[in-house]
Parts: sequence; C-alpha cells; structure tokens
Amino acid sequence: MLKRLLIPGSLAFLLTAAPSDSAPITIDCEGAGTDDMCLPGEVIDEDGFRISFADAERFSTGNGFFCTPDCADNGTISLMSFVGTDPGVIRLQRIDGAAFDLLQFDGAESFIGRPDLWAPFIIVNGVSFALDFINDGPGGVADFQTFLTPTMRNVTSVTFFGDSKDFRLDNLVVDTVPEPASLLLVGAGLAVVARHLRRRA
Ligand SMILES: [Ca+2]
Ligand SMILES: [Ca+2]
Ligand SMILES: [Ca+2]
Repeated sequence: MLKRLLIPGSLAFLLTAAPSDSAPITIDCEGAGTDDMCLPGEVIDEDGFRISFADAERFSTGNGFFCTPDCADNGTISLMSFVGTDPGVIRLQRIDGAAFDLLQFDGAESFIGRPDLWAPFIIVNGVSFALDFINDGPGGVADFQTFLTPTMRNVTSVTFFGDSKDFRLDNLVVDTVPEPASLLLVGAGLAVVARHLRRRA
C-alpha cells in the first residue's frame, strides 16, 4: 500500500520539480500585443517569466500609437518604460519565484529626436550599461545594443532602471537555475522509480 502511494507521488514530484528546460530562453515579447499599454498591476507573462512594474507608471509594447514620433525599433515587439512621476523601474521574475540567470538583454533609447528623454544607461540590479545614443527609429541604423550580464546569476529578481529616463528592452535571455535541494530530491525520486521498475521486470 505504501509503495503504491510512493510511486505516483515520486512521479508527480519529478514532473513538478525537475528543471523544465536547461537551455537558455529568450523572452522576446512577441506574445505581447503590438501596442499594449500596461498600467500598474498589469504584467506580461512569457515562458514562465513575468515582467511587471517595480515602480513604473506604465510600459508599452510595439511601436505604434504610444510612440509618437517613432521610437527605437528592432523590427519586432519590444518593451518601453515610460517615466512619469515615478522612476520607471521594470522587474523580471520567474512566475514560481525561483532563481534564474540573466545572460544578456537588448536595450535601446526611446522616442527618436528626443535625446533629452533617453536614459544614458540602463541600470540592471545596480550595474550600469551605457546606451550609445544611436537611435533613428524603424529601419536605418541598429538602435538596440546587446549587453552581456555575467554577474546576474542565481537571482530571483532583476530590475531595469533608466535613471529616471525612458528606455526600451527586448530579448531578455534567461536560464533557469535548478536548486541543489530539488536536484537531490529528483535523484531520490528517480532511484525509487528505478527500483520499482526493476521489481516489476
Ligand atoms: Ca521582440
Ligand atoms: Ca533604427
Ligand atoms: Ca541605441
């Protein structure tokens, strides 16, 4: 009886605790609307990760109505932090709250022709990444830069802050971090399943 309970329990645990995918994931914002306006309390969920406000008035996607004139653009949907009466901080977390690595991200300026509004750098968990102030909107030169983030490992939250100025984000490359305790439990579960299968053979 105990064994009958143990085996399904172990299998269920394996399904929930095993790392779902050890390969890096690119959060490319393509699942968001082409011109969504997110207000405080709203979130964008993608691939088990959540983008939300830490302290931002709003953020939007796409390059349409909310970008007048046009904004920095990479030909796809990206996020923009608008700074209003708040610092404009955007937060990235896993929906389950577990740890993850941020490997790299793409960052850019905001409205073309308004360098007074452009963030000089994007501060990621306290580390600054300088924007190049090259931004001519859709087409033309490349507006986005790719920044590597080797120090953003095993974190449970990443915040992006433009020093109280506007910026855009896209292609947040993340990797999940399996917890050592979970791995040990997964190993124990596998051993139980293997023993069960051996006895049935
Ligand atoms: Ca994109
Ligand atoms: Ca451009
Ligand atoms: Ca740029």
